Amino acid sequence: MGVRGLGKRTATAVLAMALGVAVGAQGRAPLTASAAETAPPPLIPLAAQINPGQGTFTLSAGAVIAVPTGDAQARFAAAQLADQVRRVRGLDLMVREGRQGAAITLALQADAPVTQAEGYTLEVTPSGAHITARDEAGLYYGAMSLAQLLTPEAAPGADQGPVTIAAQEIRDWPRFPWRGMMLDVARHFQPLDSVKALIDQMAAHKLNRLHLHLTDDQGWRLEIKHYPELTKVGAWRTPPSVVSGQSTTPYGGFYTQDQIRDLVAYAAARHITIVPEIDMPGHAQAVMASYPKIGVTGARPAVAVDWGVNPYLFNVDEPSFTFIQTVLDEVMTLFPSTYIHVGGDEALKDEWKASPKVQARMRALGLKDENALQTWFIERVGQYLAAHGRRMIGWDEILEGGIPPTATIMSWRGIKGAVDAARMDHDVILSPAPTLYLDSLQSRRDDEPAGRLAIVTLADIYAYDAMPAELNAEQAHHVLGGQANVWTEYMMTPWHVTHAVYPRIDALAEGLWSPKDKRDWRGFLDRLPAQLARYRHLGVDAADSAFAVDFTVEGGANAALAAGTATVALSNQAGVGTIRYTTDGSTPTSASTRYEAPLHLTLPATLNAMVFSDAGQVLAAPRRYDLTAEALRTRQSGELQACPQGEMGLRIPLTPDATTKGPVFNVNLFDACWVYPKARLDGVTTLTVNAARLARNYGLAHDAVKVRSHPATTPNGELVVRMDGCDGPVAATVPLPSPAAAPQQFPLTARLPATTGQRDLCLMYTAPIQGPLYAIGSVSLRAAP
Ligand code: TNX
Repeated sequence: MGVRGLGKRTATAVLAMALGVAVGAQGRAPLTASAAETAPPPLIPLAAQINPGQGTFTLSAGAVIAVPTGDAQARFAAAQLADQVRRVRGLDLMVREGRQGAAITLALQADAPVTQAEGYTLEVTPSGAHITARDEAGLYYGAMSLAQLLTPEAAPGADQGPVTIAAQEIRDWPRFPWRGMMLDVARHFQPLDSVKALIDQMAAHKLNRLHLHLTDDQGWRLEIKHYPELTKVGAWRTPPSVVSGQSTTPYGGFYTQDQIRDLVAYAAARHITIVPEIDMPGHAQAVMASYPKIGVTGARPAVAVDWGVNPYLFNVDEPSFTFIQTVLDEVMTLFPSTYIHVGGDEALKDEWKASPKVQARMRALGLKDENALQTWFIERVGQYLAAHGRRMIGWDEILEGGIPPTATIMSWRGIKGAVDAARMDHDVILSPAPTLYLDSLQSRRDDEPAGRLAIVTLADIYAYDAMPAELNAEQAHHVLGGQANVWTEYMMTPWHVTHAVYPRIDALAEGLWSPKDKRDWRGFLDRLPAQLARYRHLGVDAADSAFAVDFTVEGGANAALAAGTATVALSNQAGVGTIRYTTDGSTPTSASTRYEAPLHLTLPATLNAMVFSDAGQVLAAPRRYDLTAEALRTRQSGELQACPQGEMGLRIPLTPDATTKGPVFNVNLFDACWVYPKARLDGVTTLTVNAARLARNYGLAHDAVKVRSHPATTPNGELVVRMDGCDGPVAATVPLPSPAAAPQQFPLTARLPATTGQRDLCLMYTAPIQGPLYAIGSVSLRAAP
């Protein structure tokens, strides 16, 4: 007889009886034991093999974790396990050498059952938990898994104190050796504590490579003793001012060599290798701001304040290579990583094309074009690294002039670079945009902070497979693994990074560690609440974007406006949890009405809703939805459509280096033009735009020609409103205020001609495209009073 059809607790009781297990010998065990035996294994990433055992194991405060005498790394792993359990569950454990009286043991064992590198065995019996591995990383990951098993609860209250877990044997090892995250500390400097916090969580998720993007146009973040100007000058930029008289305090920061040594050791203790990236030959403007002679023209630019692609390149002469090699000498002393990343992305070749000296050198080397020159340049650096026992990694652009013989390729423009390189017998790492680009937004919600407008949901990352299907078994060996990249142009504060990384890191980790045939999205969602509870206890402010309530008015806002009533469906992106709501303006609680079916409401109405897990834990903070005529006629920035020209979609903040969360605006860098589709204009007399003036700080390189200019009739330009789309008749024109006189955010109100029906309103700014970038926070339509 199967136990499937029975209720959870009954099923467990049956199972326990059948196995002859005495459930409930200790304290509160009966309840927890049931939960322990039926709940999903609280592991993320899921383990390769889990074999159920007999009975349960209860751990209480004061229990001992034993490590072999003299094994400092095992001792550290044990201390980390104890630390997690204490911080998440409030249980104090003790770490000791020698096995006596131990509830938990950790030990390296030459003949441990799991033979794969970084693998481990974790055996839980009624008398204890025992971790064995053939290497220290495996032992550490065993400890991380046990820390998760010992913190299985999502329910507040039940997640504290002694814990009972099912007996089982776990055998586990990674699918890929390279399980990475890249953090861009150049665009926005990341304080050391934040980097360490990321390292902690990477380790807890069995990720093992932290790629630090240390240099870029907007900042050089690593102290180099031989070239002090790199951090004296290159680490600081002056943010563009969008309001005249606005203070322009330099923005920046860098890591001293002592700090880097400390960070590298911190990561190494957690079995994470820090892979440094020194970007070349492009993304080098901060270098040229510090040492202009290394550049092609010798001119000294300021450290860039423009995101995107800037023109400054390294020269290709000997002083340039002396500089690079001297920098790499210090980099190699600081970072023991075998792999050193040399960038190679987005190097606009204009400066090389325009320089007679560079051209002469190119011809003397017998190279056919600037792409071949880039390959030669990168390979020369690769040879230098190889001569020092290191290996070079570059972004996939370095393939453009032929593959540099010593290169490992990091593929970001899709996966073609990886496929091509693997077929040519080179190792590859997959980190394709937009899927593994965590600067992509994670939902279409209004409350999402700044980022790129591609939406990469938790489910998208979970579905990603780092092994390209095109490769045969032989070529597949070249796939080292995958990595998610946190580019920080629009992540001004550590909070933004946290929001972008968690919980998408959970989906990433499972994809890179767990066997492919264990992939199970629903199972992952079942295991996630326990992880969210861990985040809560550890003070990690994970995004609730996948769980937050979305409100959908059936038939759209116009139907509700016409009828004076609305049918509203509540849902969330991941389709999990219980939605509870109120209609009286109060904040919902776990006792509020449970959402079962679309709600029929008479306008005006207000809905407040939040989401709870099965365990009663808050999965998403409350969200509010107003059903008033005014709200139904208002569209937020993200609800407008970009005009149908070549799009470069971003969601950007008021100031590029803001230090707090603030308003954000969806823009298309190529055209300051939006459509409010199907505006219901019956009775409407005025349109009000919440306008904002932003810095136009984007290096668009050759794409600059795509920026559309609309003819203006006044010096500062206007907001022009057209009816029935962007080629329709002009319905209103409102001049923009002078940038010197108006605050950064200001309202623009236009009278609209009387009309009826639903019509597409096109809103465009005619401000000169050499000036500030104008954006729309929201548009509302009002009926005459
Ligand atoms: C492209 S990915 C870049 C970065 C940007 C990123 C923004 C890569 C190698 N280059 O310079 O930060 O897009 O998403």
